[in-house]
Amino acid sequence: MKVVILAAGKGERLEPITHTRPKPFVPVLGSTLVERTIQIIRKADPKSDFFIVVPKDRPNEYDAYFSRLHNIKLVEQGEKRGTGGALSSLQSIDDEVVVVYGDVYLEEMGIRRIFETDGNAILGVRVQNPSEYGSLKMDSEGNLIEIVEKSPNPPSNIVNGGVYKLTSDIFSFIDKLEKSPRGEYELTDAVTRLALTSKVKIVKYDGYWKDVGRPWDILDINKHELERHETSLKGEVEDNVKIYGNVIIDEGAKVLSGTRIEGPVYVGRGSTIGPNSYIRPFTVMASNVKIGTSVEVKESVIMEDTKIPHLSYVGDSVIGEDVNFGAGTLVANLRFDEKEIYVNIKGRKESSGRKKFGTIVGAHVRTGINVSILPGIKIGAYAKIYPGSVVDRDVDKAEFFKG
Ligand code: TTP
Repeated sequence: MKVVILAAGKGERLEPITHTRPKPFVPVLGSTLVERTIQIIRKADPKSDFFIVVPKDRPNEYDAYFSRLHNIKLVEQGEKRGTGGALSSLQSIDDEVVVVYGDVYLEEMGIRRIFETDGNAILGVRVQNPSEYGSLKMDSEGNLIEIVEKSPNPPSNIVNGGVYKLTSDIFSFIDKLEKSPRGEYELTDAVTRLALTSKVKIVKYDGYWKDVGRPWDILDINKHELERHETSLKGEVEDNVKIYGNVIIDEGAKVLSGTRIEGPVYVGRGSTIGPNSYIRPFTVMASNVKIGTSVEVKESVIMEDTKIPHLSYVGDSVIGEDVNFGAGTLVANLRFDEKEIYVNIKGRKESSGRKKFGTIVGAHVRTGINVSILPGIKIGAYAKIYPGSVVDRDVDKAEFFKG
Protein backbone atom coordinates (compact mmCIF):
# COMPACT_ATOMS: atom_id res chain seq x y z
CA MET A 1 0.00 0.00 0.00
CA LYS A 2 1.14 3.53 -0.72
CA VAL A 3 1.04 5.73 2.36
CA VAL A 4 1.24 9.51 2.30
CA ILE A 5 2.03 11.36 5.51
CA LEU A 6 1.30 15.09 5.43
CA ALA A 7 4.12 16.81 7.28
CA ALA A 8 4.35 20.25 5.67
CA GLY A 9 2.15 22.29 8.02
CA LYS A 10 3.34 25.47 9.74
CA GLY A 11 2.29 24.34 13.21
CA GLU A 12 1.69 27.91 14.39
CA ARG A 13 -0.51 26.79 17.29
CA LEU A 14 2.42 24.81 18.60
CA GLU A 15 4.85 27.72 18.77
CA PRO A 16 7.47 28.18 20.19
CA ILE A 17 8.23 24.44 19.80
CA THR A 18 7.72 24.78 16.03
CA HIS A 19 10.16 27.73 15.88
CA THR A 20 12.83 25.10 15.34
CA ARG A 21 11.14 21.78 14.54
CA PRO A 22 8.17 20.81 12.36
CA LYS A 23 5.12 19.56 14.23
CA PRO A 24 5.51 15.85 13.36
CA PHE A 25 8.92 16.00 15.06
CA VAL A 26 7.56 16.53 18.55
CA PRO A 27 9.01 13.96 20.93
CA VAL A 28 7.25 10.77 21.95
CA LEU A 29 9.54 9.33 24.63
CA GLY A 30 12.84 8.70 22.78
CA SER A 31 11.23 8.90 19.33
CA THR A 32 9.14 11.42 17.37
CA LEU A 33 5.47 11.54 16.46
CA VAL A 34 6.10 10.85 12.76
CA GLU A 35 8.52 7.98 13.46
CA ARG A 36 5.99 6.37 15.78
CA THR A 37 3.30 6.71 13.06
CA ILE A 38 5.59 5.06 10.49
CA GLN A 39 6.27 2.22 12.94
CA ILE A 40 2.61 1.47 13.61
CA ILE A 41 1.79 1.62 9.89
CA ARG A 42 4.60 -0.85 9.22
CA LYS A 43 3.03 -3.19 11.79
CA ALA A 44 -0.28 -3.05 9.87
CA ASP A 45 1.44 -3.45 6.48
CA PRO A 46 5.18 -4.14 6.50
CA LYS A 47 5.37 -3.51 2.73
CA SER A 48 4.01 0.03 2.78
CA ASP A 49 5.70 2.55 0.45
CA PHE A 50 5.95 5.88 2.24
CA PHE A 51 5.71 9.34 0.71
CA ILE A 52 6.16 12.17 3.18
CA VAL A 53 5.04 15.61 2.08
CA VAL A 54 7.55 18.09 3.49
CA PRO A 55 7.96 21.86 3.16
CA LYS A 56 10.41 23.28 0.58
CA ASP A 57 12.12 25.34 3.31
CA ARG A 58 12.62 22.39 5.66
CA PRO A 59 15.46 22.17 8.17
CA ASN A 60 18.65 20.52 6.86
CA GLU A 61 18.38 17.50 9.18
CA TYR A 62 14.98 16.51 7.79
CA ASP A 63 16.25 14.49 4.80
CA ALA A 64 18.89 12.60 6.81
CA TYR A 65 16.31 11.80 9.49
CA PHE A 66 13.95 10.15 7.01
CA SER A 67 16.68 8.30 5.14
CA ARG A 68 17.58 6.68 8.47
CA LEU A 69 14.00 5.31 8.60
CA HIS A 70 14.52 3.56 5.19
CA ASN A 71 12.33 3.29 2.07
CA ILE A 72 10.77 6.70 2.46
CA LYS A 73 10.41 9.19 -0.37
CA LEU A 74 10.18 12.87 0.45
CA VAL A 75 7.85 14.96 -1.70
CA GLU A 76 8.11 18.75 -1.52
CA GLN A 77 4.82 20.57 -1.15
CA GLY A 78 4.13 22.84 -4.13
CA GLU A 79 2.78 26.39 -4.06
CA LYS A 80 -0.72 25.43 -2.92
CA ARG A 81 -1.14 25.55 0.89
CA GLY A 82 -3.46 23.25 2.80
CA THR A 83 -3.96 19.52 3.16
CA GLY A 84 -5.39 19.31 -0.40
CA GLY A 85 -2.41 21.30 -1.65
CA ALA A 86 -0.12 18.86 0.14
CA LEU A 87 -1.69 15.82 -1.54
CA SER A 88 -1.65 17.51 -4.95
CA SER A 89 2.16 17.61 -4.66
CA LEU A 90 2.24 13.90 -5.47
CA GLN A 91 2.69 13.16 -9.15
CA SER A 92 0.67 9.97 -9.62
CA ILE A 93 -0.94 7.31 -7.52
CA ASP A 94 -2.64 4.76 -9.74
CA ASP A 95 -4.54 2.59 -7.28
CA GLU A 96 -5.25 3.25 -3.61
CA VAL A 97 -3.48 5.39 -1.08
CA VAL A 98 -3.63 5.74 2.70
CA VAL A 99 -3.29 9.38 3.78
CA VAL A 100 -2.34 10.24 7.36
CA TYR A 101 -1.97 13.70 8.92
CA GLY A 102 1.50 13.92 10.41
CA ASP A 103 0.22 15.50 13.62
CA VAL A 104 -2.20 12.74 14.58
CA TYR A 105 -1.40 10.38 17.46
CA LEU A 106 -3.53 7.25 17.68
CA GLU A 107 -3.35 3.59 18.58
CA GLU A 108 -2.39 0.90 16.09
CA MET A 109 -5.99 -0.34 15.90
CA GLY A 110 -7.15 2.84 14.15
CA ILE A 111 -4.56 2.42 11.38
CA ARG A 112 -5.21 -1.32 11.10
CA ARG A 113 -8.96 -0.82 10.64
CA ILE A 114 -8.38 1.64 7.79
CA PHE A 115 -6.04 -0.82 6.06
CA GLU A 116 -8.63 -3.61 6.40
CA THR A 117 -11.46 -1.60 4.80
CA ASP A 118 -12.16 -1.97 1.07
CA GLY A 119 -12.61 1.15 -1.04
CA ASN A 120 -12.71 4.72 0.22
CA ALA A 121 -12.69 5.17 3.98
CA ILE A 122 -12.22 7.86 6.62
CA LEU A 123 -11.40 7.31 10.28
CA GLY A 124 -14.23 8.59 12.47
CA VAL A 125 -13.31 9.38 16.07
CA ARG A 126 -15.92 9.92 18.78
CA VAL A 127 -15.20 13.11 20.76
CA GLN A 128 -16.96 15.25 23.39
CA ASN A 129 -16.33 18.55 21.56
CA PRO A 130 -17.11 17.93 17.84
CA SER A 131 -17.49 21.62 17.05
CA GLU A 132 -13.71 22.00 17.34
CA TYR A 133 -13.09 19.49 14.54
CA GLY A 134 -14.43 18.35 11.17
CA SER A 135 -17.68 16.63 12.16
CA LEU A 136 -18.82 13.76 9.94
CA LYS A 137 -22.36 13.85 8.54
CA MET A 138 -23.36 10.30 7.68
CA ASP A 139 -26.20 8.37 6.04
CA SER A 140 -28.20 5.56 7.69
CA GLU A 141 -25.59 3.00 6.61
CA GLY A 142 -22.74 4.95 8.20
CA ASN A 143 -21.28 6.29 4.95
CA LEU A 144 -19.97 9.82 4.69
CA ILE A 145 -22.23 12.57 3.35
CA GLU A 146 -20.12 15.59 4.28
CA ILE A 147 -17.27 16.79 6.52
CA VAL A 148 -18.53 19.89 8.35
CA GLU A 149 -15.59 21.93 9.67
CA LYS A 150 -15.70 23.56 13.12
CA SER A 151 -19.45 24.20 13.12
CA PRO A 152 -21.37 25.40 16.21
CA ASN A 153 -24.00 22.82 15.14
CA PRO A 154 -21.95 19.73 14.27
CA PRO A 155 -23.98 16.96 12.59
CA SER A 156 -22.47 14.24 14.82
CA ASN A 157 -19.94 13.69 17.59
CA ILE A 158 -17.86 11.55 15.20
CA VAL A 159 -15.05 13.66 13.75
CA ASN A 160 -12.42 13.37 11.05
CA GLY A 161 -9.52 11.41 12.58
CA GLY A 162 -7.02 12.51 9.89
CA VAL A 163 -6.57 9.00 8.42
CA TYR A 164 -8.08 8.11 5.04
CA LYS A 165 -7.97 5.34 2.46
CA LEU A 166 -8.68 6.83 -0.93
CA THR A 167 -8.95 5.51 -4.45
CA SER A 168 -7.15 7.45 -7.18
CA ASP A 169 -10.48 9.21 -7.98
CA ILE A 170 -9.65 11.67 -5.20
CA PHE A 171 -7.02 13.34 -7.41
CA SER A 172 -9.61 14.60 -9.92
CA PHE A 173 -11.44 16.35 -7.06
CA ILE A 174 -8.19 17.73 -5.67
CA ASP A 175 -7.36 19.23 -9.07
CA LYS A 176 -10.68 21.11 -9.03
CA LEU A 177 -10.35 22.47 -5.47
CA GLU A 178 -10.79 26.17 -4.82
CA LYS A 179 -9.41 28.06 -1.83
CA SER A 180 -11.44 27.69 1.37
CA PRO A 181 -12.47 30.76 3.45
CA ARG A 182 -9.18 30.37 5.38
CA GLY A 183 -7.24 30.55 2.12
CA GLU A 184 -6.15 26.90 1.88
CA TYR A 185 -6.85 24.00 -0.46
CA GLU A 186 -8.60 21.52 1.84
CA LEU A 187 -8.46 17.75 1.41
CA THR A 188 -11.72 17.58 3.41
CA ASP A 189 -13.53 19.52 0.63
CA ALA A 190 -12.25 17.02 -1.97
CA VAL A 191 -13.35 14.07 0.22
CA THR A 192 -16.84 15.60 0.58
CA ARG A 193 -17.04 15.90 -3.25
CA LEU A 194 -15.85 12.29 -3.59
CA ALA A 195 -18.62 11.18 -1.20
CA LEU A 196 -21.22 12.62 -3.62
CA THR A 197 -20.24 10.14 -6.33
CA SER A 198 -18.61 7.19 -4.48
CA LYS A 199 -19.10 5.41 -1.20
CA VAL A 200 -16.77 6.69 1.56
CA LYS A 201 -17.08 4.43 4.60
CA ILE A 202 -16.71 5.87 8.07
CA VAL A 203 -14.42 3.56 10.06
CA LYS A 204 -15.38 4.18 13.68
CA TYR A 205 -12.60 4.21 16.23
CA ASP A 206 -13.05 4.63 19.98
CA GLY A 207 -9.41 4.34 21.06
CA TYR A 208 -7.06 7.08 22.24
CA TRP A 209 -6.68 9.81 19.62
CA LYS A 210 -5.06 13.22 19.69
CA ASP A 211 -4.64 15.85 17.05
CA VAL A 212 -1.38 17.33 18.36
CA GLY A 213 -2.04 21.01 17.74
CA ARG A 214 -1.33 22.76 21.03
CA PRO A 215 1.62 22.62 23.44
CA TRP A 216 -0.17 20.70 26.21
CA ASP A 217 -1.02 17.95 23.69
CA ILE A 218 2.71 17.07 23.82
CA LEU A 219 2.31 16.37 27.55
CA ASP A 220 -0.85 14.31 26.95
CA ILE A 221 0.57 12.01 24.26
CA ASN A 222 3.73 11.35 26.24
CA LYS A 223 1.64 10.58 29.33
CA HIS A 224 -0.41 8.11 27.29
CA GLU A 225 2.74 6.51 25.90
CA LEU A 226 4.39 6.27 29.36
CA GLU A 227 1.36 4.45 30.75
CA ARG A 228 1.97 1.69 28.20
CA HIS A 229 5.60 0.94 29.08
CA GLU A 230 7.12 -1.39 31.64
CA THR A 231 10.30 -0.75 33.61
CA SER A 232 13.51 -1.10 31.60
CA LEU A 233 16.86 -0.21 33.14
CA LYS A 234 19.53 -0.16 30.44
CA GLY A 235 21.52 2.79 31.81
CA GLU A 236 23.57 3.09 34.98
CA VAL A 237 21.94 3.61 38.35
CA GLU A 238 24.22 4.55 41.28
CA ASP A 239 23.73 3.33 44.83
CA ASN A 240 21.27 5.21 46.98
CA VAL A 241 18.84 5.97 44.14
CA LYS A 242 15.14 5.27 44.82
CA ILE A 243 12.97 4.21 41.90
CA TYR A 244 9.20 3.67 42.19
CA GLY A 245 6.74 2.60 39.46
CA ASN A 246 7.62 2.01 35.80
CA VAL A 247 10.78 3.81 34.80
CA ILE A 248 12.70 3.52 31.53
CA ILE A 249 16.36 4.42 31.77
CA ASP A 250 17.75 4.18 28.26
CA GLU A 251 21.26 3.19 27.15
CA GLY A 252 24.07 5.44 28.28
CA ALA A 253 21.88 7.33 30.77
CA LYS A 254 23.11 7.78 34.36
CA VAL A 255 21.13 8.32 37.53
CA LEU A 256 23.34 9.66 40.30
CA SER A 257 23.18 9.09 44.03
CA GLY A 258 20.45 10.60 46.19
CA THR A 259 17.93 10.84 43.32
CA ARG A 260 14.30 9.77 43.68
CA ILE A 261 12.32 8.85 40.56
CA GLU A 262 8.58 8.23 40.73
CA GLY A 263 7.39 6.56 37.52
CA PRO A 264 6.15 6.48 34.96
CA VAL A 265 9.23 8.33 33.76
CA TYR A 266 11.45 8.11 30.67
CA VAL A 267 15.17 8.96 30.88
CA GLY A 268 16.62 9.19 27.37
CA ARG A 269 19.96 8.02 25.99
CA GLY A 270 22.99 9.74 27.44
CA SER A 271 21.02 11.79 29.97
CA THR A 272 22.32 12.42 33.50
CA ILE A 273 19.99 12.83 36.44
CA GLY A 274 21.22 13.90 39.88
CA PRO A 275 22.85 13.87 42.29
CA ASN A 276 19.88 14.53 44.59
CA SER A 277 17.24 15.23 41.90
CA TYR A 278 13.53 14.53 42.35
CA ILE A 279 11.77 13.32 39.19
CA ARG A 280 8.00 12.97 39.50
CA PRO A 281 5.48 10.99 37.40
CA PHE A 282 4.97 11.60 33.66
CA THR A 283 8.30 13.24 33.05
CA VAL A 284 10.09 12.57 29.77
CA MET A 285 13.71 13.54 29.28
CA ALA A 286 14.95 13.01 25.72
CA SER A 287 18.59 12.24 24.89
CA ASN A 288 21.56 14.00 26.57
CA VAL A 289 19.45 15.95 29.04
CA LYS A 290 21.09 17.02 32.28
CA ILE A 291 19.02 17.43 35.42
CA GLY A 292 21.30 18.41 38.30
CA THR A 293 21.51 18.90 42.03
CA SER A 294 18.31 19.61 43.93
CA VAL A 295 16.19 19.98 40.80
CA GLU A 296 12.55 18.83 40.89
CA VAL A 297 10.74 18.01 37.64
CA LYS A 298 7.10 16.98 37.39
CA GLU A 299 4.95 15.95 34.36
CA SER A 300 7.12 17.69 31.82
CA VAL A 301 8.72 16.93 28.47
CA ILE A 302 12.32 18.07 28.23
CA MET A 303 13.93 17.80 24.82
CA GLU A 304 17.44 16.76 23.87
CA ASP A 305 20.64 18.46 25.09
CA THR A 306 18.79 20.65 27.61
CA LYS A 307 20.40 21.43 30.95
CA ILE A 308 18.67 22.26 34.22
CA PRO A 309 21.71 21.88 36.42
CA HIS A 310 21.03 23.51 39.82
CA LEU A 311 18.24 24.28 42.30
CA SER A 312 15.26 24.54 39.92
CA TYR A 313 11.60 23.47 39.80
CA VAL A 314 9.90 22.63 36.49
CA GLY A 315 6.28 21.43 36.49
CA ASP A 316 3.74 20.67 33.73
CA SER A 317 5.97 22.23 31.08
CA VAL A 318 7.38 21.61 27.63
CA ILE A 319 11.03 22.60 27.30
CA GLY A 320 12.65 22.59 23.85
CA GLU A 321 16.06 21.32 22.85
CA ASP A 322 19.41 22.82 23.94
CA VAL A 323 17.89 25.06 26.62
CA ASN A 324 19.96 26.11 29.63
CA PHE A 325 18.28 27.16 32.86
CA GLY A 326 20.41 29.27 35.19
CA ALA A 327 20.61 28.17 38.84
CA GLY A 328 17.39 28.81 40.70
CA THR A 329 15.13 29.10 37.62
CA LEU A 330 11.62 28.33 38.84
CA VAL A 331 8.44 27.59 36.90
CA ALA A 332 5.04 28.39 38.46
CA ASN A 333 2.33 25.96 37.40
CA LEU A 334 -0.68 26.98 39.51
CA ARG A 335 -2.54 30.29 39.86
CA PHE A 336 -3.48 31.61 43.31
CA ASP A 337 -7.17 31.39 42.35
CA GLU A 338 -6.59 27.84 41.02
CA LYS A 339 -8.40 28.73 37.76
CA GLU A 340 -7.61 27.02 34.43
CA ILE A 341 -4.45 28.30 32.84
CA TYR A 342 -4.77 30.18 29.55
CA VAL A 343 -2.12 30.35 26.85
CA ASN A 344 -1.83 32.69 23.84
CA ILE A 345 -2.41 30.56 20.75
CA LYS A 346 -2.10 32.47 17.47
CA GLY A 347 -2.91 35.73 19.26
CA ARG A 348 -5.98 34.39 21.09
CA LYS A 349 -6.11 33.29 24.75
CA GLU A 350 -7.05 29.60 24.90
CA SER A 351 -7.71 27.49 27.96
CA SER A 352 -5.23 24.68 28.40
CA GLY A 353 -8.02 22.82 30.19
CA ARG A 354 -5.56 22.40 33.06
CA LYS A 355 -5.38 23.99 36.47
CA LYS A 356 -1.75 23.06 36.52
CA PHE A 357 0.26 24.16 33.55
CA GLY A 358 3.75 25.66 33.51
CA THR A 359 5.66 27.11 30.58
CA ILE A 360 6.53 26.32 26.97
CA VAL A 361 10.14 27.17 26.21
CA GLY A 362 11.53 27.16 22.67
CA ALA A 363 14.89 25.69 21.70
CA HIS A 364 18.25 27.30 22.63
CA VAL A 365 16.77 29.60 25.32
CA ARG A 366 19.06 30.74 28.12
CA THR A 367 17.82 31.94 31.51
CA GLY A 368 20.03 33.74 34.02
CA ILE A 369 20.09 32.83 37.71
CA ASN A 370 16.93 33.19 39.82
CA VAL A 371 14.48 33.60 36.93
CA SER A 372 10.80 32.95 37.71
CA ILE A 373 8.36 32.03 34.93
CA LEU A 374 4.60 32.44 35.49
CA PRO A 375 1.99 29.84 34.42
CA GLY A 376 1.07 29.60 30.72
CA ILE A 377 3.98 31.78 29.52
CA LYS A 378 5.67 31.02 26.19
CA ILE A 379 9.34 31.83 25.63
CA GLY A 380 10.41 31.94 21.97
CA ALA A 381 13.40 30.03 20.66
CA TYR A 382 16.84 31.67 21.13
CA ALA A 383 15.45 34.13 23.74
CA LYS A 384 17.62 35.21 26.68
CA ILE A 385 16.19 36.03 30.10
CA TYR A 386 18.10 38.46 32.32
CA PRO A 387 19.02 37.17 35.83
CA GLY A 388 16.38 37.71 38.51
CA SER A 389 13.58 38.41 35.99
CA VAL A 390 9.96 37.49 36.62
CA VAL A 391 8.67 36.44 33.21
CA ASP A 392 5.02 37.53 33.27
CA ARG A 393 4.36 37.86 29.52
CA ASP A 394 5.22 35.86 26.42
CA VAL A 395 8.75 36.41 25.14
CA ASP A 396 9.38 36.62 21.39
CA LYS A 397 11.80 34.54 19.38
CA ALA A 398 15.38 35.72 20.05
CA GLU A 399 14.17 38.53 22.41
CA PHE A 400 16.34 39.67 25.31
CA PHE A 401 13.90 39.91 28.24
CA LYS A 402 14.64 41.93 31.37
CA GLY A 403 11.84 42.28 33.89
P1 TTP B 1 -3.19 21.54 10.24
O1 TTP B 1 -3.08 21.14 11.67
O2 TTP B 1 -4.52 21.90 9.72
O3 TTP B 1 -2.21 22.75 9.96
P2 TTP B 1 -0.78 23.10 10.48
O4 TTP B 1 0.07 21.89 10.65
O5 TTP B 1 -0.23 24.15 9.56
O6 TTP B 1 -0.98 23.70 11.97
P3 TTP B 1 -1.38 25.16 12.47
O7 TTP B 1 -2.84 25.33 12.14
O8 TTP B 1 -1.11 25.12 13.95
O9 TTP B 1 -0.49 26.17 11.78
O10 TTP B 1 -2.60 20.38 9.32
C1 TTP B 1 -3.04 19.04 9.35
C2 TTP B 1 -1.93 18.18 8.81
O11 TTP B 1 -1.64 18.47 7.43
C3 TTP B 1 -0.64 18.37 9.55
O12 TTP B 1 -0.06 17.10 9.74
C4 TTP B 1 0.23 19.18 8.62
C5 TTP B 1 -0.30 18.85 7.25
N1 TTP B 1 -0.26 19.99 6.32
C6 TTP B 1 0.57 19.94 5.21
O13 TTP B 1 1.27 18.94 4.99
N2 TTP B 1 0.59 21.01 4.35
C7 TTP B 1 -0.16 22.13 4.57
O14 TTP B 1 -0.10 23.06 3.77
C8 TTP B 1 -1.00 22.18 5.76
C9 TTP B 1 -1.84 23.39 6.06
C10 TTP B 1 -1.02 21.09 6.59
